[in-house]
Amino acid sequence: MAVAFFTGEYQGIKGLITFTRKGRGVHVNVDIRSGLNDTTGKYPYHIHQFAINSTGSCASTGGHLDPTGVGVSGYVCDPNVPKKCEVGDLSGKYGGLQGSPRGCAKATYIDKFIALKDSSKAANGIIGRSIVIHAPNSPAPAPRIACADIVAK
Ligand SMILES: [Cu+2]
Repeated sequence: MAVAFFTGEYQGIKGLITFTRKGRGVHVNVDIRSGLNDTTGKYPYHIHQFAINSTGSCASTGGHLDPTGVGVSGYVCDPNVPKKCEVGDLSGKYGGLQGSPRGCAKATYIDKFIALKDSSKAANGIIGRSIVIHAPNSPAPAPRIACADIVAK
């Protein structure tokens, strides 16, 4: 399995996202426990290309994981046709994270497009990349409010 830990260093956002092999897909479980307090819109989140570099800045993670190159100008993910979405566009495929007064947010689904492989070995491999959570209700590119590396476990 693989996991991304949010330890609270970015705007107090704490929790984890786990990735577990499930048949031909990957079971994704989002369990954010604090920091997502905005209930007026959904928080977009994606798998980004790179792990966070030594600056610690979420800006260092590059763009969305998009090995099929669909993220061109005017791109919109149709959740009914997830195979045409950017592989890393989790909120496009499955919806953004709904915040709550206590700041927790949960989601669970199976994705058939990401792989539990090292990023150096597979174009759709997620280990060695990162997850970025963006501000809700923001025009693209929405500000990056938190990020966490995806590590094998
Ligand atoms: Cu993103």
